[in-house]
Amino acid sequence: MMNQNKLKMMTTKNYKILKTLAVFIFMGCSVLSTQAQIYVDVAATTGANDGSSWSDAYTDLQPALDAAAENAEIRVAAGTYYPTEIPDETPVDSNNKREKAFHFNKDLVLKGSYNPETDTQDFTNRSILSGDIDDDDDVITGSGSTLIIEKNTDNAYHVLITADLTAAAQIEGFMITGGNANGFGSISYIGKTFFKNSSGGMYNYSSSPSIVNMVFHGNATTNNGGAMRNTTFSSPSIVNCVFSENATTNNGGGVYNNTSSSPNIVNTVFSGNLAQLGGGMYNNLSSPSIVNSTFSENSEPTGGGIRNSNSSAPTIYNSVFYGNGVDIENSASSSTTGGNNFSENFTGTGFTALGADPFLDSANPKGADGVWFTTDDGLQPSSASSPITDAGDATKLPSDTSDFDKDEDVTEAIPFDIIGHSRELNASVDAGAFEFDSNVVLSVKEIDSSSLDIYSSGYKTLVIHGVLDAKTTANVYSLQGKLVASKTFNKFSTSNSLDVSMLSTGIYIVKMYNANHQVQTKKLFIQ
Ligand SMILES: [Ca+2]
Ligand SMILES: [Ca+2]
Ligand SMILES: [Ca+2]
Ligand SMILES: [Ca+2]
Repeated sequence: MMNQNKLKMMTTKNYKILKTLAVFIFMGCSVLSTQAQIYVDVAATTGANDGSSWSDAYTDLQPALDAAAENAEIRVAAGTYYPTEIPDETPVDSNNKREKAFHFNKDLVLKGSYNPETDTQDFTNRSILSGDIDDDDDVITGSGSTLIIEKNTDNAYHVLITADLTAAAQIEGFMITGGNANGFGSISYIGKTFFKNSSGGMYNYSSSPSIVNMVFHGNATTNNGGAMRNTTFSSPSIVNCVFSENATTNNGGGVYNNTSSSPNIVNTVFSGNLAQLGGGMYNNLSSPSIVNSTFSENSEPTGGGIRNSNSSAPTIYNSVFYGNGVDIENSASSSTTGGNNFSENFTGTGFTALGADPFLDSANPKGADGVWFTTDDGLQPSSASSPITDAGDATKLPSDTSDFDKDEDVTEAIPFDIIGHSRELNASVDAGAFEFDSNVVLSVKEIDSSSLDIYSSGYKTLVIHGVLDAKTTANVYSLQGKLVASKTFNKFSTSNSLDVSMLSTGIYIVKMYNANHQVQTKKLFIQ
C-alpha cells in the first residue's frame, strides 16, 4: 500500500512523524484505529446508521454531533442535511419545528464535502446544512440592493448554533444556507439565550472555532447578522470563506460581531449581502482583524461594506472594497486602521483609492460555473496590472495554524488564497481574497463530466473514471503552475490511472484536455 518513495521519505523524518504515519497506515487498512472518524452520509440509507464507516454512516448530522467525544473528527459526505432537533431538551415551544438547529458545544473537527468512494474532499460538491426544513426550495434572486430571498417563511430560525468552542474546534467545507431568523423571543441552549430574530446561518455564543472553506449563502434575519452572529466574547477564526447574498432588514447582512467579539478573518469574500446598516459586516463593541479579504457589491444606505459602531476598531490589511456604496462607515467613536487596502471611497490611512473596478468579472462573482472556489471566480484581480495585484504586505499574512498544505509547518504564512493559488505569486501577495495567477487559463467549453470522474485513489494514484469520448490528456500542475505529470488516454477508454508516486503530498491542479478542444479542471489532494 505504501510505495517505496513514501517509505524513503519516511526514513528522513523524525520518530514522531513515523508514528503518525504508522497510525495512518493502520487506519488505511481498516485494521485498527484508536482515533476513529465518525461518518455521516445522507445517502447511506442501507447501512447500520451508527457512523462507524461510510457504508454504515449516520444519515443525519445531529446524532453524530451528539454521539461524538470531545476532539472527535466527523466526516460528512456531500449532500443536503436539515436540522432535526431543537437544541435544549426543554424548549420554549416543543411544537415549533422552526426552533430546530444543528448545535454543539464541545470541540469537534467537523469536515464536509467528502466523496465517500474516495474519502477525499471536493469543495465544488459541498455538504449543505440547510434551514429549508419545509423543503420547498428557497428562491434566492438578485444580489446586494436587488437581493430577494423567497420561500423561507417556514425555514429554521438558525441553521447552526455553537457555544463555548475553542480554536481546537474546526468546521470546514460546508455551505450554510436557508436560515431565517425572523421570529420573536429566544430559544435556550445550555442556559444561553439565542434570539429568534438574529443570525439565520451560524450563531456563535462565547464560541471561537476555526471556520474554514465555508460558504454562507441565502440566510436572512430581521435583526442582527444575516449569515453569522458572533456574540459575547466569540472570536472565531474565519479563513477562506464566502458570505454571499445574505440579508437583514437591520444590522450586518453578512456578519454581526457583538460585545467583544473580534474574529480573525482571512482570504474571505463578502459579496452581494444586504442590510439596513452594514451590508457585509456590522461591528458593535467589537474589533475584528481582517486580512486579504474582498468586499464587493454589498448594499445598504450607510456602510455597505462595513459599519463600525460603539468604539469598534477593526484592523484591516491587504483588503479590497468596491461597489458597496459607502465602503466603510465609522460611527460612535469607532475607527478603522490598517494598510495596503484599496477602496472605492473610504479615505482613511492605509487605504488607496480605486478609480475603477479592479476585478476580473465582478458581475459574476461565482464565475461561469456558478460555484465558488473555482478558477473562473470573478473577484480575482483582473490582470497582472490591476492596482490590487502584488499590492499587499506579505508580513501581515497570519500563520498557517490549520496547516492547509499538510506540510506540518504551522508557522509559515498561510500558503494559499481562497481557491488554492499560491498566496504570494510574483512580486508580492495581492490585495483581496484571490491571488492573480497568469497560468490559469479559463475554460469556456467544459468536458461533459456528468459521467466522468477524476479522483485520487489510495496512495498516489490518480484515476479517471468514466467513458472518454475523445482522446484525452491529463496534465497535473503544482499550485505554482508547473507541469509535474502528464498522460494521454485513448478514446472509449473507461477507467484509467496515472501514477503520481513521484509527487510529494499536497494539493495539485489536474487539467484534462481532449481532442475536441474541451477542458476540465479539478483541484485534488494527493497523498
Ligand atoms: Ca423554505
Ligand atoms: Ca466559479
Ligand atoms: Ca501576487
Ligand atoms: Ca503548512
